[in-house]
Amino acid sequence: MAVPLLLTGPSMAFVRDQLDARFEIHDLHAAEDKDALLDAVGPTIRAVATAGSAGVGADLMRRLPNLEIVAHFGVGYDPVDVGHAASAGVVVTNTPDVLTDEVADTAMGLLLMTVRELSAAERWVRAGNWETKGAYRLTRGSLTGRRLGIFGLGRIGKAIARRAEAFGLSIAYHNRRPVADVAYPYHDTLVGLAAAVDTLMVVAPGGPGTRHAVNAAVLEALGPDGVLVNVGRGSVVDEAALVAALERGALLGAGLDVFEAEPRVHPGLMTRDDVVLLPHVGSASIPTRQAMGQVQVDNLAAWFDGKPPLTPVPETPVPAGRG
Ligand code: NAP
Ligand code: 8YV
Repeated sequence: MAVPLLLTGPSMAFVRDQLDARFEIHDLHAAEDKDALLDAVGPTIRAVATAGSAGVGADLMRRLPNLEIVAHFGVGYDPVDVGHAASAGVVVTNTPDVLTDEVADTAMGLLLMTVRELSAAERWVRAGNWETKGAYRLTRGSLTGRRLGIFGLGRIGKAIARRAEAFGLSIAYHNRRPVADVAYPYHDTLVGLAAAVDTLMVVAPGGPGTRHAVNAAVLEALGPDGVLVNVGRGSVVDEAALVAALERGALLGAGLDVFEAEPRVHPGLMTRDDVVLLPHVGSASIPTRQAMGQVQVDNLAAWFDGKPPLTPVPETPVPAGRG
């Protein structure tokens, strides 16, 4: 019999077709009356698959007393209340590794765009200014010789570091703990890292532990030649402090793929030429999103075949007998 599954958003057709073959899908995102849907099917639901930006909070999980697994689409699982899931015996899975190279490539592209003002230079051409007004201004910034600080030297952070080494950048990092298998200098505080570098790459997860970690003091420490790039989570950067730093010339520029209240972007960022704004496209290629979707589907399939999930998050232990 098909297993009842709650889908929180519109998933890719590629994922939907595979889920349809095995699960009885209930579309929470499409329900006009979500409460009525949850009253009707909540007690039957054994799996949640996420899609889009909707989170899976404690309130939702309390409506699903027979929930066994939340298969999240994305490596960053801050939209899922893993503390509640763990206490309710619900396993949470994410989609690591398959997007690492894509996000690292995007991060390097965003860094170059920011330091060399490539978006503004392109706008100059498209506006006809090259022909009518002449060459685009020389950029104050250059990538050459930059000192890169990585906040979050995990899977993606290491992939960025490998690329940055090929660009000739020096590398240092901050995590909660030093990484055993790397020789890059470790800083035990973020402000210490920011003071030691001129380019800060944020690739740390979201959630309460990192909220506004990049604050006014960190931006001040980065200095007036400093460049901030954020491909981690919008919540990690205090956007009001960032706008204030840019407005007083205390920072050279910023490249942002993620935002505090996305898809709404702080109005103070929208009109600035010293920032590059991307609409959360770090992993957004068809092949990479399909690979992520396959990991999501494979986690669900493994679980309902009685096997251990492929990529459980560390906060939610897999019950004995499955591991
Ligand atoms: P990962 O391998 O788990 O790496 C996360 C790193 O952050 C770890 O090195 C961890 O080290 C560090 N960290 C975690 N909490 C910290 C804290 N409170 N203070 C300091 N360091 C902390 O994850 P990943 O696969 O590289 O992905 C990283 C993040 O990138 C995701 O969580 C997601 O938010 C973001 N992401 C964005 C996009 C996009 O489209 N822009 C795409 C994919 C992922 P310690 O545990 O030692 O602290
Ligand atoms: C996705 C991401 O955009 O994996 C993550 O953590 O931020 C991105 O790959 C997102 O999860 C899908 O909505």
